[in-house]
Amino acid sequence: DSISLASKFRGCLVGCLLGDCLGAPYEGDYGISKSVLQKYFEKLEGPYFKSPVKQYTDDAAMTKCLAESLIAQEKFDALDIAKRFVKEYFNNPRHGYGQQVVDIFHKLRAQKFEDPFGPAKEQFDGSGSYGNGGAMRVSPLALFCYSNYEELVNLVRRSAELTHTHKQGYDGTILQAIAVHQSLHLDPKETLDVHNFSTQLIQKMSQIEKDCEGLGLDDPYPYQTQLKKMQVLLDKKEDTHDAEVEKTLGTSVAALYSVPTAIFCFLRACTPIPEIDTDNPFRRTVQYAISLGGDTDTIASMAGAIAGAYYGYGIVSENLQKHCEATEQFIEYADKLYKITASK
Ligand code: 8NA
Ligand code: MG
Ligand code: MG
Ligand code: MG
Repeated sequence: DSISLASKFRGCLVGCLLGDCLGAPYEGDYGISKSVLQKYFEKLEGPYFKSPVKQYTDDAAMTKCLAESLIAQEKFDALDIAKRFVKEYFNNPRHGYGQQVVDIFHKLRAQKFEDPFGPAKEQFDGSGSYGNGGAMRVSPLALFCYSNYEELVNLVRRSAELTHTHKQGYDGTILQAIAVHQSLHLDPKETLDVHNFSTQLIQKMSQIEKDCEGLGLDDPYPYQTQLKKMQVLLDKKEDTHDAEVEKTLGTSVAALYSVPTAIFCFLRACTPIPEIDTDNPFRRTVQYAISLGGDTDTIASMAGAIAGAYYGYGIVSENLQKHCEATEQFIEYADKLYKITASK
């Protein structure tokens, strides 16, 4: 029988959480040893042992705010989300937030949330942030809009614009949400058509990126460009070296150089990868994402959300879950979002 949608909702949010918690210790590292990472995962996945939980960072903290808002309001409420971001930040400021996004929280609070979208527009001398902070937290909204693609695109863009008003910032958020959405709608019992998955993303991004035509930009279609490069890497007969992935797709905090990378990790990890010894394609996705280095927690979190939405909760190792902070809470969010979505 097929994997239930409720299980896919859980897989998505637990995948998002585990990627963040497991990737955070390596954030900003380069040349992470494959064998060290293999031992790290084997130990955590193996017989349970008591140890302090791996703590989540800004990625899961902001995801939590979005989930809690959607559950409490049963609709998209930008002001409520902004208030929750600020409250969460001032309660736990040491969660590894992006350097500039913190300014927004201070301004929102100082201006008493007069315009929740206002402060984000002033970032980077008015050009807005192109960081991956919108994309890293978007999973709950992708679940909430499971059955309405138009609504998904519109609400996801607005959710991003609370902090990310640069086109690459909110388009990257839309791309991540679309990837989760596609995963939710596929049956993992059937072989994943990797080429079709990426072709569908390119087609959808051609609609999203349409409005930059004729503006005289160097590349008006940056996400389509990166997704096409991703397809070339996926189509290659021989294995792609990590250095080439990093050079071509990137592992930085910019949405353009991390969201396509996360999607690549999910698609590449459907089949075995050298030096990643596991039969579990969910774990392979997360382990591979971390092994690429750079913004490990965020890329692993985004890749984990896409993979979890595809494979469902049952594939996620119980012991890995036990080593991560707030797993029970994320399962509860998924179940509540499922109830709301199913009754819409
Ligand atoms: P953000 O909006 O502060 O953007 C992140 C960074 O991207 C900024 O600090 C800038 O360096 C750069 N940036 C974004 N837009 C522009 C622009 N228009 N012009 C010039 N530079 C720009 O925060 P965010 O929420 O997007 O950040 C998310 C990331 O930060 C996640 O990876 C998260 O985990 C966190 N983080 C990452 C690292 C890391 O080393 N990779 C470290 C700490 C925190
Ligand atoms: Mg993190
Ligand atoms: Mg982080
Ligand atoms: Mg990060």
